[in-house]
Amino acid sequence: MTVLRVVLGDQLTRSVAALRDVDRSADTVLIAEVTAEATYVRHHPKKIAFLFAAMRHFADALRTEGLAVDYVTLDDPANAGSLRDEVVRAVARHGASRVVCTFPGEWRVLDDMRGWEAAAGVPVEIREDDRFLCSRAEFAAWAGDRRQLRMEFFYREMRRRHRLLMDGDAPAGGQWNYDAENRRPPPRDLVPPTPLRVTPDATTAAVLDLVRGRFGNHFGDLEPFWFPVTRADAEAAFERFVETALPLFGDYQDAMKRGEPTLWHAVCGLHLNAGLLDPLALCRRVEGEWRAGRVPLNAAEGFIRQILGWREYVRGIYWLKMPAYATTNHLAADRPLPDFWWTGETDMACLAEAIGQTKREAYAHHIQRLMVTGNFALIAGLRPAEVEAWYLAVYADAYEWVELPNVHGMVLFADGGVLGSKPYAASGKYIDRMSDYCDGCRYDVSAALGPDACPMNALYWDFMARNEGRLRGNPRLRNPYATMDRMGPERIAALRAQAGRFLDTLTPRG
Ligand code: FAD
Ligand code: DLZ
Ligand code: SF4
Repeated sequence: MTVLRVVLGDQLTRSVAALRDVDRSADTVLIAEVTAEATYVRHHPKKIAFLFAAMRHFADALRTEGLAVDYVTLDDPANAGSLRDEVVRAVARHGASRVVCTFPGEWRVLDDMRGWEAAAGVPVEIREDDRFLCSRAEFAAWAGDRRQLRMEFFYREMRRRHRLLMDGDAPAGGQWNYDAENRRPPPRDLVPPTPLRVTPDATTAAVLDLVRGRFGNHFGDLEPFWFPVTRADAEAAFERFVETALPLFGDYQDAMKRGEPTLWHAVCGLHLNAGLLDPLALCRRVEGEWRAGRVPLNAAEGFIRQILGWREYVRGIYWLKMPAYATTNHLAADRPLPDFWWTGETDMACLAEAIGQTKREAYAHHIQRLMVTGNFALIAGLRPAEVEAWYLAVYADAYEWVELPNVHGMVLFADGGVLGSKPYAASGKYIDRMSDYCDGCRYDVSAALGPDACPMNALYWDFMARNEGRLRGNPRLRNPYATMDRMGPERIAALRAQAGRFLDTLTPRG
């Protein structure tokens, strides 16, 4: 009897749970391009193209291996438009006796998947997604009844469990975390390496035509399109990162530089999340470089912490806390997303750079997401749901399991401190220290009042004052509140008026 094996667009690996015991002589693999998944938020055209191209290449690889693949293209006239309807159609088409799929990356899809059995009229098995280094059950056990779920303690546990960067029972080098050595400002004279850029083959070119026609009106530039879309190319791109960028990854992890979107970052998030790269293999490869003496410990540890620590931790939080997690708004932020988030047209050079680059590349590195767009969203009090929908749409690596905890928790503090112990609010001073953006800005980063003052400065104090009732008791915010006390009420009132005048200039999308 035929078993229908469903593989979603972000599950593109031969070892995915749904394919594990596939019977070549009887089973069919279903992969479907569907409008509903491409439009539930208006994804960046580069993101849709990346995924469709990766899906088509993955289907070809399975066929080469001798598997029967039923690949439904978006422009197939019979395409029913949603994953559920495509599963129902495929069950009927193949006379499947049951369906096997893998746990998805979004609550919304899981909720839908739970209805597939009734819709298709055959049993549907949802297998655990074991591409992660910490299962949902293991994370729940770690969380137990801990009062605080801090990444640092989770990360140490993961280092021990996976024997990464360990010397016996102790962390390599004697310290668990070299974060303090990951904060150098951008170097003036050093030219960053470039990631591997792949020329689209015929399969990818056909996808680009399709996406141009169907989603060309979404935010973002489709071309030039250079993302690797196969496992082999993603691995080659990662090797290039290891050779050219990893040695300085640690030093410049938090740096930002005009016209340099990727600096010493790996640009591997889109491949990890879609299944083209394996997280443990990357961590082991990077540890190997350190053990061979080719990269310093602050680079290897800094990189491994992102994947073994942050990536697993945010997924754990997502599945532990959803669906209620998405609905909280601890700071009662209620300002609509300004129109310039969809155009990049603003005099604030830092935001123009981060948003402009996002529009061109469907990519921004962590500190741009956290401390430029993220910081602005936090201190301007933008509505969490609108900010989250933006981040989910615009980045090629965005899926809700990873986007939501980062935006809702880490950036907006909308979860009231489940993920981070304090909001990462900052004035313009942080951006000036970690980037060269302020040099080319029409605003003066050292001024807080007056027509040329950097808006981040007044917004920062407005944020602190507006949220005083909720935040003053936070021990990690003792210093800013002490500074505020020294400023006196008149200066605070002037800063708040300055912030108010700036906020009044923001227009939501019409
Ligand atoms: P590198 O800097 O080279 O890091 C290597 C890898 O570490 C990344 O590819 C990623 O897999 C992992 N990583 C690093 N930081 C995090 C983190 N905070 N959470 C989870 N994984 C991490 N990452 C996504 O994969 N998808 C998202 O939708 C996403 N949204 C974000 C939104 C905000 C507001 C913030 C602050 C961070 C977000 N991140 C997201 C995390 C991080 O910014 C990206 O993973 C990273 O910028 C991707 O670029 P890279 O591959 O060059 O990463
Ligand atoms: C993001 C995405 C897009 C744009 N298109 C598809 C698609 O056509 N078919 C598909 O199976 N998956 C797609 N995806 C990924 C799904 O939305 C993804 O599986 C969920 O976001 C859960 O992680
Ligand atoms: Fe951004 Fe202010 Fe610097 Fe301009 S001066 S780039 S607005 S931080």
